[in-house]
Amino acid sequence: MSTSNLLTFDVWTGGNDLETEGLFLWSDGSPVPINGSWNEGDPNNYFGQQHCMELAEPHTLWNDMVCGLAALSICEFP
Ligand SMILES: [Ca+2]
Ligand SMILES: [Ca+2]
Repeated sequence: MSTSNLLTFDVWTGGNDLETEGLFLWSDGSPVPINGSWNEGDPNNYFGQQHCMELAEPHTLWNDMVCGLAALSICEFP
């Protein structure tokens, strides 16, 4: 898989609202900015089942998605 191919997949960011519906936190527990880079209409908690934040193609906006799907992840490092 080339690097360019990696960009054709949705990517997990680590943000989620598993603890409190609608309140998204990063995996370290810090809050996701309420006026962040959400796609228009998201987070929509579609069918009441979307609790994990992804970068969907073309990777410029956030979307809440069903957790547990196999996808690449991005990490923050110092
Ligand atoms: Ca949710
Ligand atoms: Ca969604």
